Amino acid sequence: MIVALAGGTGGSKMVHGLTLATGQRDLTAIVNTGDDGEFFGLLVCPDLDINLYCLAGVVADRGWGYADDTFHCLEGLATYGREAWFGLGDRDLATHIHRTLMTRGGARLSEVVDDLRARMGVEARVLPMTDDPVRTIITTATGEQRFQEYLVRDGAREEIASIRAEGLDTAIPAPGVIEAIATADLIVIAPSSPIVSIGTILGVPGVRAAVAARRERVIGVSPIVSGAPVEGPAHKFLRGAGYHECSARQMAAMYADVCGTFVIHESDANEAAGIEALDVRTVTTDILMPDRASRERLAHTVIAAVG
Ligand code: FO1
Repeated sequence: MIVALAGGTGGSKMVHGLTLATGQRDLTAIVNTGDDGEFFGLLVCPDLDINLYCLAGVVADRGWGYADDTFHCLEGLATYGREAWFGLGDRDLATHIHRTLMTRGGARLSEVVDDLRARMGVEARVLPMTDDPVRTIITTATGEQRFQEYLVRDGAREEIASIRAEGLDTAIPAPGVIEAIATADLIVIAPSSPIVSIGTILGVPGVRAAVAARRERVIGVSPIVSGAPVEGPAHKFLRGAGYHECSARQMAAMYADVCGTFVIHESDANEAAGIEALDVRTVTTDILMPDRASRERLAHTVIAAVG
C-alpha cells in the first residue's frame, strides 16, 4: 500500500500519477483540510474535492472544480449582492450541499468523504487528515483572513506576517490515518506547500511522529523548482512562516526528520550535495507534471527510488 500526503492541485497530480502507476486500490491519500471553509452556509473542502475529482477523472483543466461546470447559481447570488469571488460551480455545489447535509445529520467528515468517493467510483482510499475542523488563518498588515480569502479573493498579494491553523493543536487524526502511515510500504510527500498543506497534515498531533517512525520508507517531492514554487504562492507562505530561503534544499531541510529520500528537479542538481549533507538521499529527475504521462513517469521513479 502506498500512502500519499497531499494538498490541492500539486498534490492531486502526484496522487493521480501514483494511481496510474500502481492502480487505485493500492493508494491511500491523506489530505489537508486546513483550506476548508464555509460558503453560503455550506462546508467546502477544496483539497479533498480536488483529489476526489482528479481520481474520478472529472476535474477541470485548471486543477479545481468540475470540468465543464457552469456558474449560474453563483451569478444569481451576485445579483442579490452576495460575495461571489469563490468559484463554486453548479455541479460542484452539489458536492458541498451533500457534504453539508451529511455532516448536519451527524456524519463525520471521513464518512462523508468515503461516501463521495464511493458514489464517484473512486477506488483509492481518500482520508481527511482529521475529522475535526482546522482552519488556516493568514495574518497580513490588513489583518486576519481566512485561507481562501487570502489566496483567491485577495490574490495572495500581501506579504504574510504570520500563519496559524486554528484547531490543529487539539485535532485528532481521522480514523485510519495513523494505521495507514504505520503499515504503508511507501509514504510519498506530494509536492504541495510545506507550510499550508503538508505542514498542516504533519501538524495534526501524532502524525509527524508516525511519519518520522517510517522515515526510511518516506520519499518527498520538491514543490520548488529553480527557486520558485511549481504551483501557487508557496514562497509567500514560506516567508510568512519565517523561512527566507525558497529552494529545494530548504524543502528537504524542513522534511529531514520525516523523509529519508527527496526528489528534486534536474535544474536544481547543484543542491543535491547540500541535501545529502542533511542525511537525506537525493534523486534528481524531471518533477514537473503537466500531463498524464509525466505524472505516471514521476510516480514510477518515486516508487523505484525507495524500492
Ligand atoms: N481557486 C481559485 O483560484 N479560484 C477559485 O475561485 C476557486 C474556487 C474553488 C472552488 C472549489 C474548490 O474545491 C476549489 C476552488 N479553488 C479555487 C481552488 C482552491 O482555492 C485552492 O487551489 C486550494 O485550496 C489550494 O490547495
